[in-house]
Amino acid sequence: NEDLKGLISALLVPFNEDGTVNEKGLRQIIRHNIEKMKIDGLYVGGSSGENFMLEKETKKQIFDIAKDEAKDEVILIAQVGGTNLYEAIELGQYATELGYDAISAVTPFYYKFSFEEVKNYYFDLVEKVDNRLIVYSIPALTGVEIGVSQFKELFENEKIIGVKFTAADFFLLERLRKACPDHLIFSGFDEMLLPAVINNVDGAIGSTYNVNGLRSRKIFELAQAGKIQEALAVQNETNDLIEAILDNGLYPTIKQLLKLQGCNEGAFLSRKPMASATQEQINRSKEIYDAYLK
Ligand code: HMN
Repeated sequence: NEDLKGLISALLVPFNEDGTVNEKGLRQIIRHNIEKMKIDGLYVGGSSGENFMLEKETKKQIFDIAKDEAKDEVILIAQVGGTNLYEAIELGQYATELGYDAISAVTPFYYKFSFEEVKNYYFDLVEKVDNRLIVYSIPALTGVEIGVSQFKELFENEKIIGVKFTAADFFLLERLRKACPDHLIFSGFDEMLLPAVINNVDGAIGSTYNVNGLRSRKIFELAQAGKIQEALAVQNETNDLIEAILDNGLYPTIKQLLKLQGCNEGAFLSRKPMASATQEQINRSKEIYDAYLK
């Protein structure tokens, strides 16, 4: 599974006023990620893609566009999970046929599923989809916590090859790395990339790599080379940017920053019920761009 390692952007998706996908803008964002941010891969259909507000056909459309634009230039991972197992299977099969390198699925949320139920969801999914799967763990949004022994149980299925670990629990990350040296662990919080790399993660998947890919790569490379203080200096700069983005509204601000970086074809709105950038947020985005990305 070496081929899946690296710095992976969680793809942002621009929407039109009527909620449809702005295809031209999306293609620009994909090219921008590959050519300017030099990322190793794209995570398509994640939180950053506003995926949980979309209908199945729109999710498929986004998988189509990303594959058509990126071809085989970078790693492609399709996030197919949600609370509907049958839809996840269909989307997983769809992305696999398109040639996606792996699928990923969020832990089912909303209902308080037991670990047994979560495990059955993943096993049922990989039984029906001929691809590798990365568990998407994000307890702050799903409420689902998975411990080391439970990860080991999931990894007993040889098609479940790793986890996107979006949590600030570095004790758990350290324990998991030691317990599962042969499984892939992707860091999920961009602002904590350095401590994650020190804990020997195999890669990182995040939203801010869409606009801050080059700096983030430096953090990765410096940390892997043992140059921790230099890496920390770059993480400090990065976190000035990320803090400003979070204060101004995560996805609307990243979309505005993408526009300022040259992805400017058509509307860059959010999918309702998520709010799009207000004029004030647009103005602040310009200041953030000038301060940290120019
Ligand atoms: C995805 O599913 O699209 C992302 O990979 C999720 C990713 O972990 C991001 N988490 C959320 O948006 C909740 C982070 O990149 C995050 O946006 C960033 O670290 C700023 O907090």
